[in-house]
Amino acid sequence: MQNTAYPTFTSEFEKDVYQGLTDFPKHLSSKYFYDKKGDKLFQDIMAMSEYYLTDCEFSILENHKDEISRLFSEDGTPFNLIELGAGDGKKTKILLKHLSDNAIDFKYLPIDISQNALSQLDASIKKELPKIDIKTMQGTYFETLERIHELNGTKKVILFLGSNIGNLLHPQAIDFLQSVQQLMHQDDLLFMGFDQKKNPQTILDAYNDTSGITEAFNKNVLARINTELEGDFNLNDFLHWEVYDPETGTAKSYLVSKKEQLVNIKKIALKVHFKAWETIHTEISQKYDDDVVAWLAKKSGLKIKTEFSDTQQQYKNYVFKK
Ligand code: AVJ
Repeated sequence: MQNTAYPTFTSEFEKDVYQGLTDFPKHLSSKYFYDKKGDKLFQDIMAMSEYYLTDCEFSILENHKDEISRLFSEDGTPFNLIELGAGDGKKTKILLKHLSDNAIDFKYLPIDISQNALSQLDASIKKELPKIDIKTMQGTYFETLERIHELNGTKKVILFLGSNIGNLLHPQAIDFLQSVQQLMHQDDLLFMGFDQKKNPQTILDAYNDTSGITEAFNKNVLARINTELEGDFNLNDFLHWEVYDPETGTAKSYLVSKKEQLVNIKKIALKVHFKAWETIHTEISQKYDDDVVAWLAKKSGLKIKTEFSDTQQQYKNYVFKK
């Protein structure tokens, strides 16, 4: 229990910003990267040559779409294809098209924290794959798990692509996977992407591109505080800093204050003092190997049914069942 008296907050964002910037060391959650501008910046990241994750997963889905579709539909029962963190659905469309072309009976339920991303996805599916029955749901992973619970009855295939799990520390990931496991029935499947440990330089480059796209993405949380909470962050006074620890497999993103400064965030009545070179931790992007994934599965009561990899083993998709 803290006895600090917080002002009354009118949103989760206000509360999290207040708590994160009054904590030591300071932190802000990467879930706040994703507004309209952040969605676009993340699309730009996925298109960068340094960000190998997207190409790897794209090739896995393209090369194995037949086997994956069969795995999803082998018992012949209709299913709900639930996608957590669907984003622009670019990779998912490979599977959606293949399932649709093979007249497989399913309903597509994409979930994302960004309503903007969902609206665009909904429009593009209706245009490109009009036969697909789609229903979008907005929310965080944990919030939407509850709504998935209400879908009981129909078989579930849950997609969690892009190594999105990597934003969670292991204890949180286990917590999340346990919640998913509890929602699953015997025939349900969980199909997930896990970026693999590899040459540390390759990983560092993916999160530290020279064109500054990742920097702008990381700083978008400050831009959002400025516009949504009447903050006066000068984005140029902060440095994007990335570290990768090859022992733990954790890539961490920071914003580092280049000088001593005071930032005023009017809407939450907060003046934040930064010492020169003080940090705000913003994101983790965890990397995995087979042993860590097997450990996570065991801890969460899940079994690995099968796995798919790109030719260079840079990235893997695992299929879990209860
Ligand atoms: C969307 C969480 C998978 O961590 O690789 C990309 C987000 N951050 N570049 C990742 C991200 C910086 C991405 N995930």
